[in-house]
Amino acid sequence: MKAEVAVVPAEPYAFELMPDRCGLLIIDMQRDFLEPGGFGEMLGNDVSQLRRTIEPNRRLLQAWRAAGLLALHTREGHRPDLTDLPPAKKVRGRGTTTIGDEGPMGRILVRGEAGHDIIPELCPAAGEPVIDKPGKGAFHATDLHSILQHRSISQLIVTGVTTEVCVNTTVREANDRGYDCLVLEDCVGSYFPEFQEMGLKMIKAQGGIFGWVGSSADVIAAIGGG
Ligand code: TIU
Repeated sequence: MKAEVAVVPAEPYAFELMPDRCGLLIIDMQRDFLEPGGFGEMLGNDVSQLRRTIEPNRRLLQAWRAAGLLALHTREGHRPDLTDLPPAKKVRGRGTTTIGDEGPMGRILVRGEAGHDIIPELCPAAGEPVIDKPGKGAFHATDLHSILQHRSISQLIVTGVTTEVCVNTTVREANDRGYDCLVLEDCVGSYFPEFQEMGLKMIKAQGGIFGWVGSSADVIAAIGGG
């Protein structure tokens, strides 16, 4: 059976959304990255650059769920014993407080700690897979690809943080695995405005070398929400 197609305005050209074949992948909307007083802010980052994505993501997720479609969530983090933490990642940045150390919301980027969890506004619902990933990309060392294949998913709408780090890495990994990715400008954020702009340009350049860039309002309209 041919899947139904809804045309979503996007760059570099319209995205042919097949809702039943598409997963909404929300990247790393974790308290330590987004909340005032978290690890991200402790490092001197401006969390307001990320917090502007919360409301658009909340509205999109609500419409996506109302349409009965598959949403998935990722979290960057490590086992409490840190056996999955590459030594290079542990020491990178030469910070005094690094991954696994006690931070403002529990041990930094450790599974089970408060700061590692997803912000309450976007709390995963029962039945929505949560992918715990040790790297920046959501496919590296996770079962995401298997989960998507079992549900015949071939497209991803990608949102979350941060645009040039975990979102870009994940889109590149997905693209190499054969997924079409639509990244939503208003639902992805970077601590650095110039990386937000360039991170999106890199995705849609050269005829959509890694994917498409669109907006949440157009996706919500395409799935009959709003
Ligand atoms: N989720 C994600 O992008 N993790 C990061 O490490 N982001 C930074 O910007 N550091």
